[in-house]
Amino acid sequence: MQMTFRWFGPDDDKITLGQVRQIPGVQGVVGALYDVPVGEVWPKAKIAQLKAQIEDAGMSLEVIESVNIHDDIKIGLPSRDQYIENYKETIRNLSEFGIKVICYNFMPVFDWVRTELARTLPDGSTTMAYDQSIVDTMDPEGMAASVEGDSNGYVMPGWEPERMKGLKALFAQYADVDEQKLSDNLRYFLEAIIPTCEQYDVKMAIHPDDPPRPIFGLPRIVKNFDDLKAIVEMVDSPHNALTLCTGSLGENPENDVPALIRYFAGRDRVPFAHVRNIKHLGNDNFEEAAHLSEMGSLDIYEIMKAFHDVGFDGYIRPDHGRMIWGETGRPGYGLYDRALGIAYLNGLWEAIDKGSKA
Ligand SMILES: [Mn+2]
Repeated sequence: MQMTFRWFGPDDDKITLGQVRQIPGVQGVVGALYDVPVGEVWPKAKIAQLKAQIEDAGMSLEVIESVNIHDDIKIGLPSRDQYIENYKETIRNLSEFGIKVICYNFMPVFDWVRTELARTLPDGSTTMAYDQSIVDTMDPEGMAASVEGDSNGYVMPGWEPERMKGLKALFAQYADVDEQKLSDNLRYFLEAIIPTCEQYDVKMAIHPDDPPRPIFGLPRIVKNFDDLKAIVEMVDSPHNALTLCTGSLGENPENDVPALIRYFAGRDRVPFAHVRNIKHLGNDNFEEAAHLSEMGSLDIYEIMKAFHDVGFDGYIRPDHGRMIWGETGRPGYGLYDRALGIAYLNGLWEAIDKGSKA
């Protein structure tokens, strides 16, 4: 297990690499280029610069989150072939700088959805929350405005204002894309790029849908065991893999997260994991909780034990955290609570590891 921390770059993250370096056990940074438009090739010079920044701070850059997929690929337009060629070139460029894993998602239009970015918890901390009844009554434009107004001036991944301006047109393009068609388009994409991934030893790791259910009538195909199994079987290669996000999958109480880990990580299909806790509130509602098991609905001990039992040697990061101790910043991505999460995950891992050898 290699512990990592997501960082949004020097211009868009108030957390410094020097601070990240002081969290015990962090070996690597999960990074991305945020100024390359979706669909364009990532230039080598910019990748080199990012890698140098992180290595100068004493850490490594081996996981990219994310290289986003152009909507034309998800919709299945004829223009997808050029975007796929660009994606392959980005894979080759990243491999030259030692990148081992690319996290991506295949969610139409929206990356992830929350109805509140700063709900106050009884202890005074704030967290992100999801209320299905609000989503059921809101249209997508209203949701975009709500997220933008609530994000402390940060651009939330997947919710770029430029992109949101074209929302109506984008929805029209997805009008005849159902789950079957979206799956076919994912298969087309994977069949095209996995040979390149194998040649350059870069693993593609799809992130589950968040939340793991259809929203605004858009199809979702990365929600549960059956979906994950269908995806890894689309191209049977360890380079066609998963980002096992315990929070996204755990948002559906019917998903047995430790069992998913045992099945897919046990078959070498999980090079990267996001570990966070969530609290089920009934009626498909949830809020994000501190990592400690008793603060939420997921058993983080059982989750880490599942990873340990199958000999997980991939990358792991605390996913979102609450805002605590007066910190302000990008919702979900403060320093303090994520650092606490890392300390807790490291503690569980050490105890499980030593216990297994006693
Ligand atoms: Mn995640």
